[in-house]
Amino acid sequence: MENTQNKKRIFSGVQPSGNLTIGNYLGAIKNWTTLQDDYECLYCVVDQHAITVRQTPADLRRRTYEIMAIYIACGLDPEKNIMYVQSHVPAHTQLSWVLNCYTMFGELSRMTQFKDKSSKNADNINAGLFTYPTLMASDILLYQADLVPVGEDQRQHIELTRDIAARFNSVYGDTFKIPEPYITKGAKINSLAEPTKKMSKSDPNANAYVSLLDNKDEIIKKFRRAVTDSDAVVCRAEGKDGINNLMTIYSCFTGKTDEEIVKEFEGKGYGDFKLAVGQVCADSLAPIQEEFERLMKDKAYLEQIFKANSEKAAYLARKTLSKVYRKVGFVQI
Ligand code: ATP
Ligand code: LTN
Repeated sequence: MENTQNKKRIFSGVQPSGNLTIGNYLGAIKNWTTLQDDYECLYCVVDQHAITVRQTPADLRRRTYEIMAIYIACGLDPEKNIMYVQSHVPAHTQLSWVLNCYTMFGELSRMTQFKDKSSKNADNINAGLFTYPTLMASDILLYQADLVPVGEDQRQHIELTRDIAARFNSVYGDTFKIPEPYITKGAKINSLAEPTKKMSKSDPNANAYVSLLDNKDEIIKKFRRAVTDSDAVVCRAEGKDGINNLMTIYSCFTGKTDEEIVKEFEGKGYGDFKLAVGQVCADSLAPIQEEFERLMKDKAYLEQIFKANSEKAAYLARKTLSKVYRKVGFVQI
């Protein structure tokens, strides 16, 4: 498939490592749906990244289907976008070996995600966890992506991707497009229990996050319990981390500005605000959940997407990989 329309290209991915949260949705997937008409987009389920942390095989397999179903249920069109599974396109790991040889130990040691995940998984600090960013760089560079829409936590990985690409280009001449991060206002949704920390799908406290598959009662309950402050005015201010986070969530779901939100809740307490956030969140997720349930009953349809789209991705990937192999001096047969 040629990029005949000369559209800019986008690449992004989600790991099938847990139930997706509204952080993944507002920070990444929701924005992808607004880009699909104007860009040529590749959206990957990065299963090879997920095994850098120990996974139960049956769960990993189920979640890979689930993420594809969520992509579609959130409004991504599998005819318009190349939506596929990372392990179905071997060029990702083939390129990542080469890029490992152009990435420094010191660079990988500075990655905050590596530091975070190694402290959380102290008994399994494996080499894959360490070289995770070079596989991510390969995902992006393989497709000569212009833009990478991600949450704020991934900015450092994209900076590293740019450095690796520039280093390779400076040795071998123009090979890789230097990608830009695309980071929007929902880029950092924080935990409902500890609002200074990122909401994470792997948080052991289920009250810290809202899963895309939580039902209405659970969602309302989780927002009701959300940690706030002892003040009672709904407004964005320093130190009001809990309320600031709820305002970001409310704004992402409703499109309202901070001023509009402040006005709406003038004279009302946190209880009313939390209920409103819970309600709008549950109402926005309901149609996604319904479509998700329907898709999960049709595995054959999802498998057909896996197959057709991985072939399209592999076609694009092969071009960059053979260019790289030629440049580094591998014999072509
Ligand atoms: P984990 O929490 O298990 O480490 P994760 O949710 O951070 O996983 P991914 O599933 O790979 O990791 O993330 C997919 C996308 O969602 C990425 O673009 C990431 O930046 C974004 N994202 C993840 N958490 C948040 C959040 N709390 N707020 C905004 N964006 C987020
Ligand atoms: N590292 C990302 C997931 C990811 C990704 C990518 C995102 C893997 N490869 C390529 C954008 C582009 C994460 O943990 N959120």
